[in-house]
Amino acid sequence: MSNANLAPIPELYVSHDSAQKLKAEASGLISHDLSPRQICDLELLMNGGFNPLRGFLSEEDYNSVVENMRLADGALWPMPITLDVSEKFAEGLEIGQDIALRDQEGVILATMTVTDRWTPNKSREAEMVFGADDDAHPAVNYLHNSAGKVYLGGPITGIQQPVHYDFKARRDTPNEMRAYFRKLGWRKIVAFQTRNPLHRAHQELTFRAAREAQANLLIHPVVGMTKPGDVDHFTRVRCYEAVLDKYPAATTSMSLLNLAMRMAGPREAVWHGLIRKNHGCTHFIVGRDHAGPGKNSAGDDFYGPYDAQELFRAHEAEMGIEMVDFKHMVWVEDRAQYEPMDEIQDKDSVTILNISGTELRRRLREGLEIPEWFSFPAVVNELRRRYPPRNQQGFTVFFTGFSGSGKSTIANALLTKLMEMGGRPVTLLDGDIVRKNLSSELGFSKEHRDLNIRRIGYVASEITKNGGIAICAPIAPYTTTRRAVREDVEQFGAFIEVHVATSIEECERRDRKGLYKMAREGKIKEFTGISDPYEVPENPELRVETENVDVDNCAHQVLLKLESMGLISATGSF
Ligand code: PPS
Repeated sequence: MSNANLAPIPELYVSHDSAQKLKAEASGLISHDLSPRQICDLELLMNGGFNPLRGFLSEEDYNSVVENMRLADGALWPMPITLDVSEKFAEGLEIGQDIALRDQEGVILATMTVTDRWTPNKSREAEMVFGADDDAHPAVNYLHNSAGKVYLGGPITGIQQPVHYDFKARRDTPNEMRAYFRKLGWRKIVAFQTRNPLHRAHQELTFRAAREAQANLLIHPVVGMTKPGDVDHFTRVRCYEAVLDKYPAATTSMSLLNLAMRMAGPREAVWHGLIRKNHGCTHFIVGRDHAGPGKNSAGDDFYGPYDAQELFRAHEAEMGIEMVDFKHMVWVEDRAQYEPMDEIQDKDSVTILNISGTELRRRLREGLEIPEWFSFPAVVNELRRRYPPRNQQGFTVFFTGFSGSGKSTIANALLTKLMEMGGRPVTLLDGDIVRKNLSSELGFSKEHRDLNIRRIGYVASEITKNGGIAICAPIAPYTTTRRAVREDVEQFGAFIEVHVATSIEECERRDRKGLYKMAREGKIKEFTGISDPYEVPENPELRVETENVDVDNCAHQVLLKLESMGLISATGSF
Protein backbone atom coordinates (compact mmCIF):
# COMPACT_ATOMS: atom_id res chain seq x y z
CA MET A 1 0.00 0.00 0.00
CA SER A 2 1.32 3.46 -0.83
CA ASN A 3 2.05 5.65 2.13
CA ALA A 4 1.90 9.00 0.35
CA ASN A 5 -0.42 10.24 3.07
CA LEU A 6 2.34 9.79 5.64
CA ALA A 7 5.33 11.32 3.80
CA PRO A 8 6.29 14.79 5.07
CA ILE A 9 4.54 17.72 3.41
CA PRO A 10 6.04 21.15 2.73
CA GLU A 11 5.94 23.80 5.44
CA LEU A 12 6.60 27.51 5.01
CA TYR A 13 9.01 27.83 7.94
CA VAL A 14 12.66 28.73 7.47
CA SER A 15 15.32 26.94 9.58
CA HIS A 16 15.80 27.92 13.21
CA ASP A 17 18.99 29.92 12.48
CA SER A 18 17.49 31.73 9.51
CA ALA A 19 14.41 32.48 11.60
CA GLN A 20 16.51 34.28 14.23
CA LYS A 21 18.18 36.35 11.53
CA LEU A 22 14.94 37.05 9.69
CA LYS A 23 13.22 38.05 12.89
CA ALA A 24 15.87 40.68 13.59
CA GLU A 25 15.62 42.01 10.04
CA ALA A 26 11.82 41.96 10.06
CA SER A 27 11.65 44.25 13.08
CA GLY A 28 12.38 47.12 10.70
CA LEU A 29 9.52 46.27 8.32
CA ILE A 30 6.08 47.80 8.28
CA SER A 31 3.99 45.42 10.31
CA HIS A 32 0.45 44.22 10.35
CA ASP A 33 -1.12 43.10 13.63
CA LEU A 34 -3.00 39.92 12.84
CA SER A 35 -6.57 39.40 13.98
CA PRO A 36 -7.37 36.19 15.90
CA ARG A 37 -8.79 34.67 12.71
CA GLN A 38 -5.74 35.62 10.66
CA ILE A 39 -3.48 34.03 13.29
CA CYS A 40 -5.37 30.76 12.90
CA ASP A 41 -5.11 30.97 9.10
CA LEU A 42 -1.41 31.80 9.25
CA GLU A 43 -0.63 28.87 11.52
CA LEU A 44 -2.22 26.42 9.08
CA LEU A 45 -0.58 28.10 6.11
CA MET A 46 2.84 27.83 7.72
CA ASN A 47 2.58 24.28 9.00
CA GLY A 48 1.19 22.82 5.78
CA GLY A 49 -2.39 22.43 7.01
CA PHE A 50 -3.49 24.55 4.03
CA ASN A 51 -1.11 22.88 1.57
CA PRO A 52 -0.84 23.66 -1.44
CA LEU A 53 -1.23 27.34 -0.44
CA ARG A 54 2.07 29.16 -0.03
CA GLY A 55 0.68 32.37 1.37
CA PHE A 56 -2.45 34.50 1.54
CA LEU A 57 -4.27 34.27 -1.81
CA SER A 58 -3.29 36.48 -4.74
CA GLU A 59 -6.08 38.33 -6.54
CA GLU A 60 -6.08 35.81 -9.37
CA ASP A 61 -6.26 32.84 -6.99
CA TYR A 62 -8.91 34.59 -4.92
CA ASN A 63 -11.16 35.21 -7.93
CA SER A 64 -10.69 31.67 -9.08
CA VAL A 65 -11.44 30.24 -5.60
CA VAL A 66 -14.54 32.40 -5.22
CA GLU A 67 -15.88 31.56 -8.68
CA ASN A 68 -14.72 27.96 -9.22
CA MET A 69 -13.47 26.58 -5.90
CA ARG A 70 -10.06 26.23 -7.50
CA LEU A 71 -6.74 28.03 -7.41
CA ALA A 72 -5.69 29.67 -10.67
CA ASP A 73 -3.59 26.58 -11.48
CA GLY A 74 -6.68 24.38 -11.23
CA ALA A 75 -6.01 22.80 -7.82
CA LEU A 76 -9.14 22.26 -5.77
CA TRP A 77 -9.39 24.84 -2.96
CA PRO A 78 -12.80 25.94 -1.72
CA MET A 79 -12.07 28.66 0.83
CA PRO A 80 -10.60 32.14 0.25
CA ILE A 81 -7.71 32.52 2.69
CA THR A 82 -7.18 36.25 2.53
CA LEU A 83 -5.30 38.87 4.46
CA ASP A 84 -7.80 41.66 5.00
CA VAL A 85 -6.46 45.04 6.11
CA SER A 86 -7.72 48.59 6.42
CA GLU A 87 -7.61 50.96 3.45
CA LYS A 88 -5.22 53.18 5.37
CA PHE A 89 -2.73 50.37 5.97
CA ALA A 90 -2.98 49.19 2.35
CA GLU A 91 -2.38 52.66 0.94
CA GLY A 92 1.00 52.93 2.64
CA LEU A 93 2.37 49.83 0.88
CA GLU A 94 4.25 49.26 -2.36
CA ILE A 95 3.76 46.11 -4.42
CA GLY A 96 6.79 43.88 -3.91
CA GLN A 97 7.35 45.12 -0.37
CA ASP A 98 7.89 42.74 2.55
CA ILE A 99 5.74 43.22 5.64
CA ALA A 100 6.00 41.64 9.09
CA LEU A 101 2.99 39.76 10.45
CA ARG A 102 2.70 40.04 14.22
CA ASP A 103 0.51 38.32 16.76
CA GLN A 104 -1.52 40.28 19.27
CA GLU A 105 1.43 40.65 21.64
CA GLY A 106 3.60 42.00 18.84
CA VAL A 107 5.63 38.83 18.23
CA ILE A 108 6.67 38.53 14.56
CA LEU A 109 5.37 35.21 13.26
CA ALA A 110 6.11 35.59 9.56
CA THR A 111 6.93 37.96 6.76
CA MET A 112 4.92 38.33 3.60
CA THR A 113 5.95 39.72 0.24
CA VAL A 114 2.99 41.78 -0.94
CA THR A 115 2.40 40.78 -4.55
CA ASP A 116 -1.28 41.77 -4.71
CA ARG A 117 -3.54 44.41 -3.26
CA TRP A 118 -7.19 44.75 -4.22
CA THR A 119 -10.61 45.73 -3.02
CA PRO A 120 -12.75 42.60 -3.15
CA ASN A 121 -16.39 42.44 -4.06
CA LYS A 122 -17.51 41.15 -0.68
CA SER A 123 -21.12 40.63 -1.71
CA ARG A 124 -19.98 38.37 -4.51
CA GLU A 125 -17.70 36.51 -2.11
CA ALA A 126 -20.62 36.05 0.27
CA GLU A 127 -22.93 34.76 -2.48
CA MET A 128 -20.44 32.37 -3.99
CA VAL A 129 -18.64 31.04 -0.91
CA PHE A 130 -21.34 31.18 1.75
CA GLY A 131 -24.37 30.87 -0.52
CA ALA A 132 -26.03 34.20 0.35
CA ASP A 133 -25.13 37.79 1.07
CA ASP A 134 -26.94 37.60 4.39
CA ASP A 135 -25.43 38.94 7.61
CA ALA A 136 -27.19 36.21 9.58
CA HIS A 137 -24.37 33.96 8.36
CA PRO A 138 -21.52 34.38 10.85
CA ALA A 139 -18.83 34.46 8.14
CA VAL A 140 -20.79 36.95 6.03
CA ASN A 141 -21.25 39.10 9.09
CA TYR A 142 -17.51 38.87 9.70
CA LEU A 143 -16.80 39.69 6.07
CA HIS A 144 -18.87 42.85 6.06
CA ASN A 145 -18.52 44.04 9.62
CA SER A 146 -15.12 42.87 10.91
CA ALA A 147 -12.82 42.25 7.95
CA GLY A 148 -10.85 45.15 6.46
CA LYS A 149 -11.89 46.58 3.10
CA VAL A 150 -8.70 45.67 1.23
CA TYR A 151 -7.06 42.29 0.71
CA LEU A 152 -3.31 41.72 0.43
CA GLY A 153 -1.87 38.62 -1.17
CA GLY A 154 1.59 37.13 -1.37
CA PRO A 155 3.90 34.34 -0.27
CA ILE A 156 4.68 33.80 3.40
CA THR A 157 8.02 33.10 5.02
CA GLY A 158 7.33 31.46 8.36
CA ILE A 159 9.42 32.49 11.36
CA GLN A 160 7.65 30.84 14.26
CA GLN A 161 4.41 29.15 15.20
CA PRO A 162 1.82 31.14 17.09
CA VAL A 163 2.32 30.61 20.80
CA HIS A 164 -0.26 28.49 22.63
CA TYR A 165 -0.22 28.18 26.39
CA ASP A 166 -3.05 25.67 26.66
CA PHE A 167 -3.08 21.95 25.89
CA LYS A 168 0.36 22.15 24.28
CA ALA A 169 0.82 18.39 24.21
CA ARG A 170 -2.44 17.97 22.35
CA ARG A 171 -1.57 20.26 19.42
CA ASP A 172 0.15 18.75 16.40
CA THR A 173 1.26 20.04 13.04
CA PRO A 174 0.39 17.99 9.94
CA ASN A 175 3.93 16.63 9.86
CA GLU A 176 3.82 15.72 13.55
CA MET A 177 0.57 13.85 12.89
CA ARG A 178 2.09 12.06 9.91
CA ALA A 179 5.16 11.08 11.92
CA TYR A 180 2.94 9.83 14.73
CA PHE A 181 0.89 7.67 12.37
CA ARG A 182 4.10 6.31 10.82
CA LYS A 183 5.47 5.49 14.24
CA LEU A 184 2.32 3.63 15.27
CA GLY A 185 2.08 1.90 11.91
CA TRP A 186 -1.36 3.38 11.24
CA ARG A 187 -2.09 3.22 7.51
CA LYS A 188 -5.73 4.17 7.36
CA ILE A 189 -6.96 6.94 9.57
CA VAL A 190 -10.47 8.31 9.75
CA ALA A 191 -10.73 11.86 11.09
CA PHE A 192 -13.67 13.20 13.04
CA GLN A 193 -14.16 16.95 12.93
CA THR A 194 -16.09 18.49 15.78
CA ARG A 195 -16.86 21.78 17.51
CA ASN A 196 -19.10 20.24 20.14
CA PRO A 197 -18.58 18.11 23.22
CA LEU A 198 -18.65 14.38 22.48
CA HIS A 199 -21.49 12.37 23.92
CA ARG A 200 -22.22 8.65 23.70
CA ALA A 201 -23.81 8.89 20.24
CA HIS A 202 -20.66 10.53 18.84
CA GLN A 203 -18.48 7.99 20.51
CA GLU A 204 -20.54 5.19 19.00
CA LEU A 205 -20.63 6.69 15.51
CA THR A 206 -16.91 7.47 15.39
CA PHE A 207 -16.17 3.99 16.64
CA ARG A 208 -18.42 2.50 13.94
CA ALA A 209 -16.94 4.75 11.23
CA ALA A 210 -13.46 3.51 12.13
CA ARG A 211 -14.62 -0.10 12.09
CA GLU A 212 -16.38 0.36 8.75
CA ALA A 213 -13.31 1.89 7.14
CA GLN A 214 -11.08 -0.61 8.97
CA ALA A 215 -9.13 2.40 10.07
CA ASN A 216 -7.79 4.00 13.20
CA LEU A 217 -9.58 7.05 14.49
CA LEU A 218 -8.36 10.60 14.91
CA ILE A 219 -10.63 12.85 16.93
CA HIS A 220 -9.71 16.22 15.50
CA PRO A 221 -11.67 18.97 17.23
CA VAL A 222 -11.44 22.59 16.21
CA VAL A 223 -10.08 24.85 18.93
CA GLY A 224 -9.46 27.97 16.84
CA MET A 225 -12.68 29.82 16.14
CA THR A 226 -16.03 28.10 15.87
CA LYS A 227 -19.60 29.35 15.74
CA PRO A 228 -20.38 32.22 18.10
CA GLY A 229 -22.16 30.74 21.11
CA ASP A 230 -20.38 27.37 21.02
CA VAL A 231 -19.04 25.72 24.16
CA ASP A 232 -15.55 27.20 24.74
CA HIS A 233 -12.68 24.97 23.73
CA PHE A 234 -11.23 24.70 27.27
CA THR A 235 -14.39 23.01 28.46
CA ARG A 236 -14.63 20.92 25.32
CA VAL A 237 -11.09 19.62 25.50
CA ARG A 238 -11.63 18.55 29.11
CA CYS A 239 -14.77 16.76 27.89
CA TYR A 240 -12.86 15.05 25.05
CA GLU A 241 -10.19 13.93 27.44
CA ALA A 242 -12.85 12.37 29.60
CA VAL A 243 -14.14 10.35 26.63
CA LEU A 244 -10.84 9.14 25.20
CA ASP A 245 -10.50 6.14 27.48
CA LYS A 246 -13.91 4.90 26.34
CA TYR A 247 -12.40 3.86 23.02
CA PRO A 248 -10.61 0.54 22.63
CA ALA A 249 -6.99 1.07 23.68
CA ALA A 250 -4.50 2.06 20.95
CA THR A 251 -7.12 2.55 18.24
CA THR A 252 -7.86 6.20 18.74
CA SER A 253 -5.98 9.42 19.09
CA MET A 254 -6.94 13.02 19.63
CA SER A 255 -5.29 16.18 18.37
CA LEU A 256 -6.46 19.80 18.49
CA LEU A 257 -6.78 21.82 15.30
CA ASN A 258 -6.31 25.58 15.49
CA LEU A 259 -8.67 26.27 12.62
CA ALA A 260 -10.89 29.32 12.25
CA MET A 261 -14.11 27.81 10.93
CA ARG A 262 -16.32 29.77 8.54
CA MET A 263 -19.47 27.63 8.89
CA ALA A 264 -19.62 27.42 5.10
CA GLY A 265 -21.40 24.04 4.95
CA PRO A 266 -20.57 22.28 1.66
CA ARG A 267 -17.46 24.27 0.82
CA GLU A 268 -16.33 23.97 4.40
CA ALA A 269 -16.68 20.18 4.30
CA VAL A 270 -14.38 19.98 1.27
CA TRP A 271 -11.96 22.37 2.96
CA HIS A 272 -12.02 20.27 6.14
CA GLY A 273 -11.31 17.17 4.07
CA LEU A 274 -8.28 18.73 2.41
CA ILE A 275 -6.97 19.91 5.78
CA ARG A 276 -7.34 16.38 7.20
CA LYS A 277 -5.63 14.90 4.16
CA ASN A 278 -2.75 17.24 4.89
CA HIS A 279 -2.69 15.86 8.42
CA GLY A 280 -2.17 12.37 7.04
CA CYS A 281 -5.75 11.10 7.27
CA THR A 282 -7.27 8.84 4.61
CA HIS A 283 -10.92 9.10 5.59
CA PHE A 284 -13.14 11.88 6.89
CA ILE A 285 -16.53 11.75 8.56
CA VAL A 286 -19.09 14.15 7.08
CA GLY A 287 -22.39 14.48 8.85
CA ARG A 288 -25.80 15.90 8.25
CA ASP A 289 -25.53 19.69 7.91
CA HIS A 290 -21.73 19.65 8.26
CA ALA A 291 -20.43 23.04 9.48
CA GLY A 292 -23.92 24.50 9.23
CA PRO A 293 -24.31 28.20 10.13
CA GLY A 294 -27.86 28.00 11.51
CA LYS A 295 -30.80 29.90 10.09
CA ASN A 296 -30.72 32.76 7.58
CA SER A 297 -32.50 36.04 8.16
CA ALA A 298 -35.71 34.59 6.73
CA GLY A 299 -35.57 31.78 9.28
CA ASP A 300 -34.58 29.07 6.76
CA ASP A 301 -31.49 26.89 6.60
CA PHE A 302 -28.63 28.24 4.50
CA TYR A 303 -27.89 24.82 3.02
CA GLY A 304 -29.70 21.55 2.47
CA PRO A 305 -28.88 18.92 5.12
CA TYR A 306 -26.91 16.74 2.68
CA ASP A 307 -25.37 19.44 0.44
CA ALA A 308 -22.02 19.03 2.20
CA GLN A 309 -21.97 15.28 1.65
CA GLU A 310 -22.88 15.75 -2.03
CA LEU A 311 -20.18 18.30 -2.71
CA PHE A 312 -17.62 16.19 -0.89
CA ARG A 313 -18.67 13.07 -2.81
CA ALA A 314 -18.37 14.95 -6.12
CA HIS A 315 -14.73 15.83 -5.39
CA GLU A 316 -13.70 12.83 -3.34
CA ALA A 317 -11.51 11.14 -5.97
CA GLU A 318 -9.62 14.32 -6.72
CA MET A 319 -9.18 15.15 -3.04
CA GLY A 320 -7.48 11.92 -2.14
CA ILE A 321 -9.46 11.45 1.07
CA GLU A 322 -12.56 9.31 1.36
CA MET A 323 -15.81 10.35 2.95
CA VAL A 324 -17.45 8.25 5.60
CA ASP A 325 -20.97 9.50 5.95
CA PHE A 326 -22.22 10.16 9.39
CA LYS A 327 -24.88 7.89 10.77
CA HIS A 328 -27.65 9.41 12.80
CA MET A 329 -27.24 7.37 15.97
CA VAL A 330 -30.16 6.97 18.35
CA TRP A 331 -30.62 5.16 21.64
CA VAL A 332 -32.87 2.11 21.37
CA GLU A 333 -34.15 1.75 24.88
CA ASP A 334 -35.42 -1.81 24.48
CA ARG A 335 -31.98 -3.04 23.49
CA ALA A 336 -30.08 -0.51 25.62
CA GLN A 337 -27.74 0.39 22.78
CA TYR A 338 -27.05 2.98 20.11
CA GLU A 339 -28.02 2.04 16.57
CA PRO A 340 -27.97 3.95 13.29
CA MET A 341 -31.50 5.26 12.74
CA ASP A 342 -31.65 4.08 9.13
CA GLU A 343 -30.74 0.51 10.08
CA ILE A 344 -33.47 0.00 12.66
CA GLN A 345 -36.03 -2.39 11.12
CA ASP A 346 -38.50 -2.45 14.01
CA LYS A 347 -38.86 1.30 14.50
CA ASP A 348 -42.55 0.99 15.30
CA SER A 349 -42.17 -1.49 18.10
CA VAL A 350 -39.16 -0.12 19.99
CA THR A 351 -38.63 3.05 21.98
CA ILE A 352 -36.12 5.36 20.32
CA LEU A 353 -34.60 8.15 22.38
CA ASN A 354 -32.55 11.15 21.42
CA ILE A 355 -31.65 14.44 23.08
CA SER A 356 -31.04 17.34 20.70
CA GLY A 357 -28.44 20.04 21.28
CA THR A 358 -31.21 22.48 22.14
CA GLU A 359 -32.73 20.08 24.65
CA LEU A 360 -29.33 19.46 26.24
CA ARG A 361 -28.78 23.20 26.66
CA ARG A 362 -32.24 23.51 28.22
CA ARG A 363 -31.50 20.75 30.72
CA LEU A 364 -28.18 22.30 31.65
CA ARG A 365 -29.78 25.72 31.97
CA GLU A 366 -32.54 24.44 34.17
CA GLY A 367 -30.35 22.05 36.13
CA LEU A 368 -32.39 19.04 34.96
CA GLU A 369 -31.26 15.44 34.75
CA ILE A 370 -29.08 14.35 31.84
CA PRO A 371 -29.41 10.58 31.53
CA GLU A 372 -26.42 8.25 31.43
CA TRP A 373 -27.51 6.75 28.13
CA PHE A 374 -27.00 10.19 26.60
CA SER A 375 -23.61 11.17 27.94
CA PHE A 376 -20.76 10.20 30.22
CA PRO A 377 -20.96 11.48 33.81
CA ALA A 378 -17.50 13.08 33.50
CA VAL A 379 -18.64 15.03 30.43
CA VAL A 380 -21.86 16.11 32.11
CA ASN A 381 -19.87 17.27 35.15
CA GLU A 382 -17.63 19.45 32.99
CA LEU A 383 -20.63 20.96 31.25
CA ARG A 384 -22.42 21.61 34.51
CA ARG A 385 -19.37 23.36 35.89
CA ARG A 386 -19.29 25.58 32.83
CA TYR A 387 -23.05 26.09 32.60
CA PRO A 388 -24.56 26.45 36.03
CA PRO A 389 -28.36 26.73 36.00
CA ARG A 390 -29.53 29.93 34.42
CA ASN A 391 -30.56 31.56 37.68
CA GLN A 392 -26.93 31.42 38.77
CA GLN A 393 -25.41 32.66 35.51
CA GLY A 394 -24.39 36.19 34.66
CA PHE A 395 -26.40 38.18 32.10
CA THR A 396 -26.64 41.59 30.47
CA VAL A 397 -29.71 43.79 30.12
CA PHE A 398 -29.06 46.23 27.31
CA PHE A 399 -31.43 49.20 27.07
CA THR A 400 -31.44 51.16 23.83
CA GLY A 401 -33.51 54.16 22.76
CA PHE A 402 -33.44 57.88 22.16
CA SER A 403 -31.91 60.37 24.55
CA GLY A 404 -34.57 61.16 27.14
CA SER A 405 -36.56 58.02 26.31
CA GLY A 406 -36.35 56.88 29.92
CA LYS A 407 -33.53 54.34 29.59
CA SER A 408 -31.56 55.55 32.58
CA THR A 409 -34.59 55.92 34.80
CA ILE A 410 -35.86 52.42 34.08
CA ALA A 411 -32.31 51.04 34.34
CA ASN A 412 -31.94 52.62 37.78
CA ALA A 413 -35.25 51.19 38.94
CA LEU A 414 -34.22 47.76 37.67
CA LEU A 415 -30.85 48.05 39.39
CA THR A 416 -32.53 48.78 42.70
CA LYS A 417 -34.99 45.93 42.35
CA LEU A 418 -32.23 43.44 41.49
CA MET A 419 -30.11 44.68 44.41
CA GLU A 420 -33.08 44.23 46.70
CA MET A 421 -33.30 40.59 45.58
CA GLY A 422 -29.57 40.05 46.14
CA GLY A 423 -27.54 37.04 45.10
CA ARG A 424 -25.53 38.39 42.20
CA PRO A 425 -23.49 41.59 41.86
CA VAL A 426 -25.18 44.19 39.64
CA THR A 427 -23.46 46.99 37.71
CA LEU A 428 -25.13 49.84 35.87
CA LEU A 429 -23.30 51.09 32.79
CA ASP A 430 -25.40 54.15 32.05
CA GLY A 431 -24.68 56.19 28.90
CA ASP A 432 -23.63 59.28 30.81
CA ILE A 433 -21.57 57.37 33.39
CA VAL A 434 -19.70 55.48 30.69
CA ARG A 435 -19.00 58.61 28.73
CA LYS A 436 -17.56 60.17 31.87
CA ASN A 437 -15.45 57.23 33.03
CA LEU A 438 -14.56 55.16 29.97
CA SER A 439 -15.18 57.28 26.90
CA SER A 440 -14.49 60.86 27.92
CA GLU A 441 -12.46 61.54 24.78
CA LEU A 442 -15.23 60.42 22.42
CA GLY A 443 -17.77 62.47 20.49
CA PHE A 444 -20.88 61.39 18.58
CA SER A 445 -19.64 60.41 15.12
CA LYS A 446 -20.60 56.90 14.05
CA GLU A 447 -17.06 55.75 14.67
CA HIS A 448 -16.98 57.20 18.19
CA ARG A 449 -20.44 55.93 19.08
CA ASP A 450 -19.43 52.45 17.90
CA LEU A 451 -16.27 52.56 19.96
CA ASN A 452 -18.25 53.69 22.97
CA ILE A 453 -20.74 50.84 22.59
CA ARG A 454 -18.01 48.26 22.01
CA ARG A 455 -16.39 49.38 25.27
CA ILE A 456 -19.68 48.98 27.08
CA GLY A 457 -20.05 45.56 25.46
CA TYR A 458 -16.61 44.55 26.56
CA VAL A 459 -17.21 45.49 30.18
CA ALA A 460 -20.68 43.89 30.14
CA SER A 461 -19.28 40.66 28.71
CA GLU A 462 -16.64 40.53 31.45
CA ILE A 463 -19.27 41.10 34.12
CA THR A 464 -21.48 38.43 32.54
CA LYS A 465 -18.59 35.99 32.30
CA ASN A 466 -17.91 36.38 35.98
CA GLY A 467 -21.48 35.69 36.99
CA GLY A 468 -22.68 39.25 37.53
CA ILE A 469 -25.50 41.30 36.07
CA ALA A 470 -24.64 44.20 33.75
CA ILE A 471 -27.30 46.77 32.99
CA CYS A 472 -26.37 49.02 30.07
CA ALA A 473 -28.27 52.12 29.05
CA PRO A 474 -26.69 53.89 26.08
CA ILE A 475 -28.51 55.16 22.98
CA ALA A 476 -26.67 52.54 20.85
CA PRO A 477 -28.24 53.67 17.58
CA TYR A 478 -26.69 51.11 15.20
CA THR A 479 -27.94 47.55 14.66
CA THR A 480 -24.59 46.00 13.73
CA THR A 481 -22.91 47.42 16.81
CA ARG A 482 -25.65 46.13 19.07
CA ARG A 483 -25.28 42.76 17.41
CA ALA A 484 -21.53 42.78 18.00
CA VAL A 485 -22.15 43.47 21.70
CA ARG A 486 -24.71 40.68 21.78
CA GLU A 487 -22.12 38.29 20.38
CA ASP A 488 -19.52 39.43 22.92
CA VAL A 489 -21.93 38.83 25.77
CA GLU A 490 -23.62 35.66 24.54
CA GLN A 491 -20.35 33.76 24.78
CA PHE A 492 -20.87 33.97 28.52
CA GLY A 493 -24.52 34.44 29.29
CA ALA A 494 -27.86 35.83 28.20
CA PHE A 495 -28.23 39.16 26.45
CA ILE A 496 -31.56 40.90 26.86
CA GLU A 497 -32.05 43.79 24.50
CA VAL A 498 -34.74 46.17 25.74
CA HIS A 499 -35.92 48.79 23.32
CA VAL A 500 -37.26 51.77 25.21
CA ALA A 501 -39.65 52.74 22.46
CA THR A 502 -40.51 56.31 23.43
CA SER A 503 -41.15 58.23 20.21
CA ILE A 504 -38.84 61.03 19.21
CA GLU A 505 -41.77 63.46 19.48
CA GLU A 506 -42.37 62.47 23.08
CA CYS A 507 -38.65 62.68 23.94
CA GLU A 508 -38.50 66.11 22.41
CA ARG A 509 -41.65 67.19 24.24
CA ARG A 510 -40.15 66.04 27.57
CA ASP A 511 -36.70 67.45 26.74
CA ARG A 512 -35.47 66.87 30.31
CA LYS A 513 -31.94 68.08 29.64
CA GLY A 514 -32.84 70.80 27.13
CA LEU A 515 -30.71 69.01 24.54
CA TYR A 516 -33.41 68.70 21.88
CA LYS A 517 -33.92 72.44 21.89
CA MET A 518 -30.20 72.93 21.41
CA ALA A 519 -30.13 70.28 18.68
CA ARG A 520 -32.99 72.01 16.84
CA GLU A 521 -31.09 75.28 17.09
CA GLY A 522 -28.05 73.55 15.60
CA LYS A 523 -26.06 74.06 18.79
CA ILE A 524 -25.54 70.29 19.15
CA LYS A 525 -24.60 68.48 15.97
CA GLU A 526 -25.25 64.82 15.10
CA PHE A 527 -28.05 64.57 17.64
CA THR A 528 -29.77 61.19 17.56
CA GLY A 529 -33.27 61.37 16.10
CA ILE A 530 -32.86 64.99 15.02
CA SER A 531 -29.75 65.09 12.87
CA ASP A 532 -28.36 61.57 13.32
CA PRO A 533 -29.85 58.11 12.68
CA TYR A 534 -31.41 55.65 15.08
CA GLU A 535 -31.96 52.14 13.76
CA VAL A 536 -34.94 50.68 15.59
CA PRO A 537 -34.21 47.15 16.95
CA GLU A 538 -36.16 44.62 14.93
CA ASN A 539 -36.23 41.74 17.37
CA PRO A 540 -35.43 42.94 20.85
CA GLU A 541 -36.17 40.55 23.70
CA LEU A 542 -38.49 43.25 25.04
CA ARG A 543 -39.95 46.53 23.85
CA VAL A 544 -41.29 48.88 26.50
CA GLU A 545 -43.61 51.80 25.89
CA THR A 546 -43.13 54.60 28.38
CA GLU A 547 -45.94 56.92 27.38
CA ASN A 548 -48.69 56.61 30.00
CA VAL A 549 -46.80 53.84 31.83
CA ASP A 550 -44.91 54.58 35.02
CA VAL A 551 -41.25 53.72 35.55
CA ASP A 552 -41.97 51.11 38.18
CA ASN A 553 -44.16 49.23 35.74
CA CYS A 554 -41.55 49.42 32.97
CA ALA A 555 -38.88 47.99 35.29
CA HIS A 556 -41.33 45.32 36.37
CA GLN A 557 -41.85 44.27 32.73
CA VAL A 558 -38.11 43.70 32.50
CA LEU A 559 -38.16 41.63 35.68
CA LEU A 560 -40.98 39.51 34.27
CA LYS A 561 -38.98 38.96 31.12
CA LEU A 562 -35.94 37.90 33.16
CA GLU A 563 -38.13 35.57 35.13
CA SER A 564 -39.64 34.02 32.00
CA MET A 565 -36.12 33.40 30.71
CA GLY A 566 -35.22 31.63 33.94
CA LEU A 567 -32.60 34.22 34.85
CA ILE A 568 -34.21 35.07 38.13
CA SER A 569 -36.41 32.67 39.98
CA ALA A 570 -40.13 33.11 40.29
CA THR A 571 -40.00 33.49 44.04
CA GLY A 572 -38.25 36.81 43.54
CA SER A 573 -34.88 35.69 44.82
CA PHE A 574 -32.03 34.27 42.74
S1 PPS B 1 -24.21 56.50 22.00
O1 PPS B 1 -24.73 56.89 20.67
O2 PPS B 1 -24.86 55.27 22.45
O3 PPS B 1 -22.75 56.40 22.01
O4 PPS B 1 -24.65 57.64 22.99
P1 PPS B 1 -24.53 57.62 24.60
O5 PPS B 1 -23.17 57.22 25.02
O6 PPS B 1 -25.66 56.84 25.15
O7 PPS B 1 -24.65 59.11 25.00
C1 PPS B 1 -25.82 59.74 24.88
C2 PPS B 1 -25.92 60.89 25.89
O8 PPS B 1 -25.09 61.94 25.47
C3 PPS B 1 -25.83 63.16 25.38
N1 PPS B 1 -25.57 63.69 24.02
C4 PPS B 1 -26.01 63.20 22.85
N2 PPS B 1 -26.85 62.18 22.53
C5 PPS B 1 -27.08 61.94 21.22
N3 PPS B 1 -26.54 62.65 20.21
C6 PPS B 1 -25.71 63.68 20.48
N4 PPS B 1 -25.16 64.37 19.48
C7 PPS B 1 -25.41 63.98 21.84
N5 PPS B 1 -24.62 64.90 22.43
C8 PPS B 1 -24.72 64.69 23.77
C9 PPS B 1 -27.25 62.84 25.71
O9 PPS B 1 -27.48 63.46 26.95
C10 PPS B 1 -27.33 61.35 25.87
O10 PPS B 1 -27.80 60.97 27.14
P2 PPS B 1 -29.13 60.12 27.42
O11 PPS B 1 -28.87 59.46 28.72
O12 PPS B 1 -29.30 59.11 26.30
O13 PPS B 1 -30.20 61.09 27.46
